[in-house]
Amino acid sequence: MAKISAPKATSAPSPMTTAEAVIATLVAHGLDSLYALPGLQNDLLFEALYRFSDRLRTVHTRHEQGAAYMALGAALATGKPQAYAVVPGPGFLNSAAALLTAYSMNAPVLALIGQIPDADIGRGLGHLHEIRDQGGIIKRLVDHSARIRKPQEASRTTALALRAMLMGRPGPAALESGMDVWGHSARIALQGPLPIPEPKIDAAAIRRAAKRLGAAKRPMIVCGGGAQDAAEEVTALSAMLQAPVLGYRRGRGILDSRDPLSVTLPLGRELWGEADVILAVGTRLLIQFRQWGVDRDLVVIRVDADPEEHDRLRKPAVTLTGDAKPILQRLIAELPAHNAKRASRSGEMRERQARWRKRLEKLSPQIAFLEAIRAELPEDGIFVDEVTQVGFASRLLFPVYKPRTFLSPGYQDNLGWGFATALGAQHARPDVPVVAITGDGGFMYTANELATAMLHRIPLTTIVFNDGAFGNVRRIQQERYGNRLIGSELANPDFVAFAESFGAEAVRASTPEELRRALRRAFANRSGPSVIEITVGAMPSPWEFIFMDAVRGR
Ligand SMILES: Cc1ncc(C[n+]2csc(CCOP(=O)(O)OP(=O)(O)O)c2C)c(N)n1
Ligand SMILES: [Mg+2]
Repeated sequence: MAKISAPKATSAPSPMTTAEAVIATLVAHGLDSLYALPGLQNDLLFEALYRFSDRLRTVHTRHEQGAAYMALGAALATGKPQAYAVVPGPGFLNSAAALLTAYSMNAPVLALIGQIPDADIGRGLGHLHEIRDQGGIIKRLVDHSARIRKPQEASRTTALALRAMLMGRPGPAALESGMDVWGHSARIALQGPLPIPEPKIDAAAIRRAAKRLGAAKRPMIVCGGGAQDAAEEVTALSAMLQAPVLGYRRGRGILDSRDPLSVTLPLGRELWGEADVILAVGTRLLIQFRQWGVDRDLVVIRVDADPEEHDRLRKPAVTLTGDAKPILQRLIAELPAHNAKRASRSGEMRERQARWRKRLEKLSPQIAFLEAIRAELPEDGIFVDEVTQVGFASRLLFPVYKPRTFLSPGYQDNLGWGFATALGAQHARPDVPVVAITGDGGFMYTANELATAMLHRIPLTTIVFNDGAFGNVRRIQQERYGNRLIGSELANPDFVAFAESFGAEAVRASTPEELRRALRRAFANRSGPSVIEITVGAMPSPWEFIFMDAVRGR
């Protein structure tokens, strides 16, 4: 994650409300947008947002999950903190799936959550939107939360939350404020970005890691979301070690897919079976340890911002705690003294990639659409994955060239995240095209936000793969449960007419060639959203390439 390193800047005190102090602090930290849905408890917050509208854009949505997913998408696409604001109770709970996803993805999202009058919190009087122990519920969802009680503490409390979102393991934070407290005012000294202490890099551990890696016969690098800001370093280490780099979902795009050493599943599993030393960067290694297996012969070196992550599953040989980038830089400096002479593995890797590619051709309908998207999406364009057939295939097959250009939900894998998350990504990155792919099931979770895209002129392109079903569930019922179909067929609107009714550009495509043409038109339309509907049949199952059995420790 991008770190805020500016020293604390404190301006002369001037009278401000709590709400103004919070907003001014967001602005002082570089935020330029707030995704939000208004309501009584936040009226005074919106009053302040009105006053700050030249410095902070308020992007209001049609449902709180839309606001929170937009903040998440903006955070994932930029690597910078983003914020959303909602009313308490139902407003907060409506946003909770997105907040949970932000937690699972270590995404720096700040939730500003309204409250009933401060003095009545906890009394169970039945105020509008009151919810029992809202603060307690929030505490379970994020690592850092606080309730602002008076204007004098508003700015510093906000700055502390923003720092917590980037310090150590990044993640979301939440702030509550009573509806009356938003409006209380005082002379307030604004708090600028607080310094983020970097953990000292353990020089002895760097040397041990360099020795192990340098002597390895079959080193391999495994990247997760925590490596997103260390692409250059991972690329250099991969070349020095001739080590394949495995990235799946959140780890994709760290080593450019065009590099023959860049692998995903299922070739990654095969290589895991052969490896002698693993360098794991910002990844949980859950698939590797739990599905692919591990044994005494495998030396694991872990780089993670969160020291608790290192030995959750197994004690590694070497642990390095902190930001991946500076740690890998130190490793790059140390490695030449220990590194073996290595022949290029490019030829071998190209051959093995091609062999797996042939087997993956089973997923040909998915592949054909993904190839059409890749052919039209510029190198730095952003692809947003969903829990749908083409999405599952994209995690295995879509070539990704740069970090933060392949947004895939973390382990929540929550259906319906995609469209609104992509809207946030496109809002925060108006300079590149963003394409969301979604099933008919997933799209309808937040399709109402087409209205948001129209109002705020967000030029997102969305491809809806319509198979008239929760296709993934249907296929499982067909294959594993004797074709006893239940709860998996869908009645859909005409998606083209539906999108057009909002004023969006919409078109139907049926072949990959038609999709390419439609994408060209959609990417050229920068004034608002475009929707492309593709009617599809059942698609071949990807699961044999994703849930694979052990290759070690059997
Ligand atoms: C929040 C959430 N609810 C339910 C699921 C279970 N689920 C996984 S895939 C799926 C169906 C997806 O349907 P659709 O979006 O149409 O994609 P398709 O499989 O048809 O391509 C469901 C219900 C989930 N992953 N997340
Ligand atoms: Mg479907």
